[in-house]
Amino acid sequence: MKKISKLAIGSIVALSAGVSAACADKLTLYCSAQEDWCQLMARSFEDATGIDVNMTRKSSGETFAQIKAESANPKGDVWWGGTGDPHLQAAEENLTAAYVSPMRDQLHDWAISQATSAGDKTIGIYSGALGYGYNTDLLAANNLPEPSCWKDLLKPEYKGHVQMANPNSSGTAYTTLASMVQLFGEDEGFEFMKGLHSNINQYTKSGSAPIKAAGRGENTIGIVFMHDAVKQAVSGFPVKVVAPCEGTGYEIGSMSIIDGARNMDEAKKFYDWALSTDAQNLALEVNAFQVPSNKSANTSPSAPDMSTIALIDYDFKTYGSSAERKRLLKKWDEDVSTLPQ
Ligand code: S7P
Repeated sequence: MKKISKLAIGSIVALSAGVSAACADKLTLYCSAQEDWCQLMARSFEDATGIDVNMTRKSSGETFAQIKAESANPKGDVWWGGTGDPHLQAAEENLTAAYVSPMRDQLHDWAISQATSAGDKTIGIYSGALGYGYNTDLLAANNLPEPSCWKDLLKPEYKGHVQMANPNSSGTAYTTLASMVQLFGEDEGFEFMKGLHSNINQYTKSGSAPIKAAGRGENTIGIVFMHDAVKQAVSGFPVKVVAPCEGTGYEIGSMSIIDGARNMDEAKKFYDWALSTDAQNLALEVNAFQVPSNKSANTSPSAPDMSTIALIDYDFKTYGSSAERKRLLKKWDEDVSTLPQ
């Protein structure tokens, strides 16, 4: 009898160990910031909680499209990082779930207003201004003038020297398109995009790729978030960062929980942790120079000083709406991308 019960207990212990291994706490993270930052966030959350993280990095527009395609059978739990507009569109299309974190009162107002405008289905995690950067060596080698305004980029001498991402896949490039429309008005903004098209050497998939290429000496001017250009300069590449003279748009990088997340408890744990000072301070370890949304988190002295940049009053509600984002992308596809270069 004793033997049997020992055997039975042994089997139960073995069985429950197997079951708990199979059900180990886990989280599927979709990440739209830089790869090194995404990796650091995933590994640090694992270390802090013991929850296994399966992380995939894709650009903002691509991640939005993936979450939408998977909506009947969601595979992701949290979408962390990437520009706010597609997060707002996801909220409007009920692809993401409402959650009010107990961490919210530690955040700047701009991060909270992102949440309140979306029925709590997203929240701001950082902000950063749009601009461009150029390779100073290549500019000099090609006898090109130093650009300082958006409209400088239309000059014929820059033909083949400018790179930006495709606004369908990239949040950075959609921010560029929406910023030009807000800065110059719709007609003039699209004329600007058409003129720029003549000088573009390549539309990349990822928003930061143009400045990485400039850093490597494979491209002259990259239209990117200024913090992504600073990262290249701080890494020792000959990159100069420009805050365009006419003023510029900006992003509220965001985070959302995916509606129907399979690991909802873990998703909320990640969400709360990602809003903490410690988690936001990780940015500095990978030279991510955005302004953090937690008021106590550190902003690097190398970060672009948002208070000295002429920022437009970016209308996130309008340009993050499903109808407007679809309309602008369709118009760019039809009226700009098809033009001969
Ligand atoms: O982490 C840097 C950063 O520029 O990447 C995000 C960006 O949206 C991701 O790349 P895509 O442009 O390809 O979508 C920004 O939110 C962030 O500041």
